[in-house]
Amino acid sequence: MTERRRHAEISGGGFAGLTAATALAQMGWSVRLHERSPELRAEGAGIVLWNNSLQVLDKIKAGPDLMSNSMTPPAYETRMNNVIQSQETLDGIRWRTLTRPHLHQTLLVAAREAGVEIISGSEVTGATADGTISFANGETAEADLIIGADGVGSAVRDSLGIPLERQRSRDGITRFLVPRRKAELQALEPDTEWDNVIDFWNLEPRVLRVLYTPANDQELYIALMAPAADAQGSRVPIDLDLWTSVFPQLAPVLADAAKIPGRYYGYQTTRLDHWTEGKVALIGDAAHAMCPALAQGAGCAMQNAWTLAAAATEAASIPEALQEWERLERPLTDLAQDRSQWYADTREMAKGNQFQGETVTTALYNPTDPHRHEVPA
Ligand code: FAD
Ligand code: 5PR
Repeated sequence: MTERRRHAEISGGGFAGLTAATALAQMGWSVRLHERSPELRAEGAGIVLWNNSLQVLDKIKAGPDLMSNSMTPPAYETRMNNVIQSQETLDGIRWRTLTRPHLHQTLLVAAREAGVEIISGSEVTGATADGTISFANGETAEADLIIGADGVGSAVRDSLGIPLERQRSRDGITRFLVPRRKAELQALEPDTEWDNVIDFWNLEPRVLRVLYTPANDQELYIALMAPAADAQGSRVPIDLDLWTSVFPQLAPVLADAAKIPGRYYGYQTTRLDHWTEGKVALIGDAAHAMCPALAQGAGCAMQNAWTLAAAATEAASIPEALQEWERLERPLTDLAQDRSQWYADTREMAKGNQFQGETVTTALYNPTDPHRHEVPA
């Protein structure tokens, strides 16, 4: 091959940016990734990944590292006012629970091994459709492909002036990583399977919810949900007396959470008129921030990162390939976004038995299957 190696510039070193960077580098591109923060590290606590992102992690050779420190709980249990509504074993659905720092580290190692040039402390200010990226330090660079993976406040997106609709939901959540304390929990409630994910909902007399998610042998991810209008419920650090009075069986892990400053995040959804413009594409929260109900924010980010890399690599014309990529791939993300917002707005997850039909369509998708868009004969 006498052809020049194609070059990509990426804004953002979160799950979306790192996945796209790794995939492109493995597909033969030279890749430079810019992260605004002085260090590359993951914010937040735990995460659930489904088949769609696990297929991508396998494909970029990050699967074994990921599996080494994650788990598949025996069931996803839903309780309302402490009455079990369902215990879904999710048979035939591939899923893992893990911590966000572990996922981020796994992706960082994969990106470095693939030869991605990572520049931290580098703030992107914008991009143009013809392939120029600009930086806060006044420099600019040219690329065959520019990716805006710079999160919900994306500078790349805003610099292109892409019309955006933002919807905020009434509820929000504070997330923690705490020690498992399985023996202590077992002593409080011996009949409970404390390796399950347990979604403890209380709607009456007051809307409060704890999503209990074991992330590995040592670490537990707990997310505490309350309406934004409930000042006491959404307070950080958490009001230990309030939460313990509603969820007494979680007292030991709530006490740990109360020692962490925490941050309350209101649920929001952003929908863009289009995800690509010329040589620029947006992925992850920059393109499609969603409510966490279906745990597909990071999954869709990684799925779209991989399919974008594959589409751009095969492309004769990058701008046309990006438009076609959005046409083919966007519906699966729109579906996850719509369903997640619906669950967040209606609180219907409290009824249990949710992992069926359209709720799991995106989770089951295999973005690395080259035949995935073929219409069966
Ligand atoms: P982000 O993770 O937001 O990454 C964007 C990156 O770009 C950041 O590193 C940021 O510093 C960088 N950046 C921003 N602007 C610039 C710029 N101008 N130049 C260069 N770099 C820039 N989902 C779950 O399922 N479970 C959770 O526990 C959970 N916790 C979350 C906690 C936080 C704080 C946030 C923001 C989201 C959380 N989500 C969670 C949602 C889910 O993780 C996101 O959908 C997913 O992380 C999106 O990944 P991303 O790479 O698109 O964006
Ligand atoms: N699922 C997961 C999650 O982290 C949250 C929700 C559902 C894995 C909260 O962050 O419904 O809020 C939710």
